[in-house]
Amino acid sequence: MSEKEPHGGISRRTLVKSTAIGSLAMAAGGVSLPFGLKSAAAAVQQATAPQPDKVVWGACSVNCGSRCALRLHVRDNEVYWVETDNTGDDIYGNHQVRACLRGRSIRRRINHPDRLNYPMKRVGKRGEGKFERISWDEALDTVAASLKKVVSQYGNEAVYINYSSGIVGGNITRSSPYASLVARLMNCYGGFLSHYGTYSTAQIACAMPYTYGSNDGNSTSDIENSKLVVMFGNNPAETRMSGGGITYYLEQARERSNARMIVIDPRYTDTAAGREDEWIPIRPGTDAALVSGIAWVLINENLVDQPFLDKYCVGYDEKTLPEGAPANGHYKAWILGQGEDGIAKTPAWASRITGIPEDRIIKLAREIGSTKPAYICQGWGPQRQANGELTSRAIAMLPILTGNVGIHGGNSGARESTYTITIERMPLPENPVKTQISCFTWTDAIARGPEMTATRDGVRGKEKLDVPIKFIWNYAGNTLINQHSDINKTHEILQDDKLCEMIVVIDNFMTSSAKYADILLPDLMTVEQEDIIPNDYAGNMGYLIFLQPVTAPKFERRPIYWIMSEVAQRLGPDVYQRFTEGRTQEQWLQFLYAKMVAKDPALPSYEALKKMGIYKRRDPAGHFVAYKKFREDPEANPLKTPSGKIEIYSSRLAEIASTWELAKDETISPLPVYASTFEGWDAPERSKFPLQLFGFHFKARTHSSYGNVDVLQAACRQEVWLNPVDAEPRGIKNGDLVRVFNDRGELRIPAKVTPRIMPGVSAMGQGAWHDADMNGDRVDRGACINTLTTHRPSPLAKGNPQHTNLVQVEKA
Ligand SMILES: Nc1nc2c(c(=O)[nH]1)N[C@H]1C(S)=C(S)[C@@H](COP(=O)(O)OP(=O)(O)OC[C@H]3O[C@@H](n4cnc5c(=O)[nH]c(N)nc54)[C@H](O)[C@@H]3O)O[C@H]1N2
Ligand SMILES: Nc1nc2c(c(=O)[nH]1)N[C@H]1C(S)=C(S)[C@@H](COP(=O)(O)OP(=O)(O)OC[C@H]3O[C@@H](n4cnc5c(=O)[nH]c(N)nc54)[C@H](O)[C@@H]3O)O[C@H]1N2
Ligand code: SF4
Ligand SMILES: [Mo]
Repeated sequence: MSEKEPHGGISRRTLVKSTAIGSLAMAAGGVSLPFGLKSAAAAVQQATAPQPDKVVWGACSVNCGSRCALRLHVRDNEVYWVETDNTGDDIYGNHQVRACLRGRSIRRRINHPDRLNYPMKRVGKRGEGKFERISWDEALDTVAASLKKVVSQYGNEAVYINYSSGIVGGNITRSSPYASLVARLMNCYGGFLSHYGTYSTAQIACAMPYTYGSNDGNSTSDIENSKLVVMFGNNPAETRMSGGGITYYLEQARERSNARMIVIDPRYTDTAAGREDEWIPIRPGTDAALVSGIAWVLINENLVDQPFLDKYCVGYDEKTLPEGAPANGHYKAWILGQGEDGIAKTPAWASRITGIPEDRIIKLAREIGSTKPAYICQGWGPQRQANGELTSRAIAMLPILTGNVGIHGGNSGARESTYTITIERMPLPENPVKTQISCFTWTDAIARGPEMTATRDGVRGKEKLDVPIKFIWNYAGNTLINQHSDINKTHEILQDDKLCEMIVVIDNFMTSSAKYADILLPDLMTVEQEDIIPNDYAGNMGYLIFLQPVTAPKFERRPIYWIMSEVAQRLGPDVYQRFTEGRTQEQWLQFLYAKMVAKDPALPSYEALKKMGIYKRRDPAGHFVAYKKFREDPEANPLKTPSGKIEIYSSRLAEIASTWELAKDETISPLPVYASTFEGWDAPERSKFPLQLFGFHFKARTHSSYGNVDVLQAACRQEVWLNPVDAEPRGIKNGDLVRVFNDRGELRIPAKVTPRIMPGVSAMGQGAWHDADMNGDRVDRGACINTLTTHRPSPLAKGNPQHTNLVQVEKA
């Protein structure tokens, strides 16, 4: 199937037809024809007239954190034109949910010539990408037989469902391991080794609850009540692009409050891009040092909110230090240099670490200390670092020290929250296997599973793993290769099929992960199925979209519900019955929606929603304010921390720090301190690999999804950002092809030489498709950053420190 330009192929064909009709009609009209001929002409005209467009409601379901409505124009069972939401009056707060450049190009994914069409089995070495077409029966029989064998030989703990977010926006089709049909099937068949955490938020989601009991932030719209916005590594203009999403709220809310905006980021981001009042470039991984320098000024200039700290917090100073903590173990002592390390965290100290001039730190401190309310937040870039657990809690110290928590216009220091209409998910029977690993450590669990322990590797539910991973399900994910770290090492582990014995990949494309499949199954896309889905991050306007199959299934692509039901059938009639409960996909949808309506009677009926396509609702509570009730009455509404208060000093973390096995360059601390880390700006390897490197979430793609769409590749090129200060001595000019390398691998990529990135730091969009000859030089010409990242996890969350890397860059 080839691609069609919207007004190319198809309208050309209509043009030819209408010319023919025109000449016939002219003949019919001009010369008075006998009646029979006239009606024949009319019949021809009718038969050849273009069919009216069928417009089908769909949605973009990839994991970009937004979720956009699409109206797909279909002719002859083919999508040829894509529009987005056009409903309502399009006023702020009840606005249209407009798709970004990616969603609008979805036709190029749906109709892509490289889509998977048939089930296949591997014929070459694993990872070589050599496959042979097989029947569905053979594919499903093979999968079921392998599953039975692994379960009987090793137990269910040897079966793993890999992290995957390709269809985080689906409901029936959802790919999240917490709510996928694959997990449902496995729980009907004795369970699987599950994971905790996500590649998105591993560090912050683990760490923030030690401070607050949860990880909530005020809604972005609440910025209309703020005087100051301070963003640490948060780039909604790229990461929340949709019209339903956060970047629009930010713009509109600031228009209303006129709040000053300070962007703290190693890059001058699209969110800044002329809309900021100040950009403060910072060395990656050093935000906690900046916070400490600011805290030093706040304390010394009496700008802290002492009554707030006394009433709501634990461990700020001696007064509220919990029992069992060392004397001078409190935050104030650490900042002032009266703690164990004896170092005062002065602006000069912070300047040396962060690369931010001392006077700018002092000015920022005074501004934060004197402007209220202030919306201080962080994206997830700062926490995707090797010391990200400390960083995320440290950033929260600024709103805590200044009493900005729990009030309108303030924030907790976390990322924004969002309002959602509660969706009823496919029920997930309980997983009989209680063992868990971190989402990031699965390659270790393949290579050395039984060596992994609770206190060294973060195994949960057991002291250690008993068996290695032997079977992997990989549904709608590219984290088997492209999105996981250290591709060359991952390749070695996966290529050995004596380690993990079976890999099942279910996808739409021959991704780099799909190349490692033993059995490769072609799925329908979400837009090709019926589903009802909610918004993801959409501020305080929630919505539901009712998707209809945009075309009939083509080739031998099958929906995931069918695929999993067929595997269930082969595992036994009882498994099949438990899995399907006797329902078809459509019956499930009706069943789940009926449950939603029962709980939320204001929802439209199933049929009405189907007609509407999209249903929107503003948050009836207005702006969301994190920890508002706690602020109003902390006794009646304690936080979910052990003390019920904000824990600046966490006794639980002190306990972990003293019992876990940690390497010398890993820090777990009861206080949100700054600590340097492996592969950080001051790590010894820097003499060999002098540039810090991180990958940002890029508008060209959602991770790797949409990465094969040519117009997007052309519009937003894959480049490595380098400051002229670093480029010049290397003889690198803008547009030059460069080698980026470290001990783990090498990639080739054009350079973008720009003052938009701070000296000593380099960055590239993450998610580009890995493209290397793995039997040859292994140089990645697709420029996937995970050629260079490490398998070594962060100390507490055991999460992916994929933004912490050191490299060298040379002209190719
Ligand atoms: N277009 C697009 N949007 C997406 C995605 C995508 O792939 N493409 N992915 C979605 C998903 S799943 C997620 S999890 C989110 C991710 O959202 P984030 O994790 O917030 O996105 P990042 O681009 O990794 O990081 C945000 C910013 O942090 C900066 N940064 C990196 N390290 C540091 C640091 O140490 N300190 C400071 N201050 N800043 C730092 C980066 O330059 C970047 O501008 O985005 C979602 N949105
Ligand atoms: N170095 C580095 N690595 C990172 C990150 C980083 O910032 N830096 N970010 C991390 C983060 S936050 C995340 S969330 C992960 C994301 O990593 P993944 O969850 O792997 O996300 P994608 O790369 O988008 O891969 C999604 C896959 O789903 C498939 N897919 C999409 N739609 C459908 C469908 O309808 N049906 C089926 N069957 N398949 C479909 C796509 O073809 C694609 O192969 O990456 C992580 N990796
Ligand atoms: S990629 Fe995200 S913002 Fe863009 S259309 Fe899809 S859901 Fe919307
Ligand atoms: Mo993510």
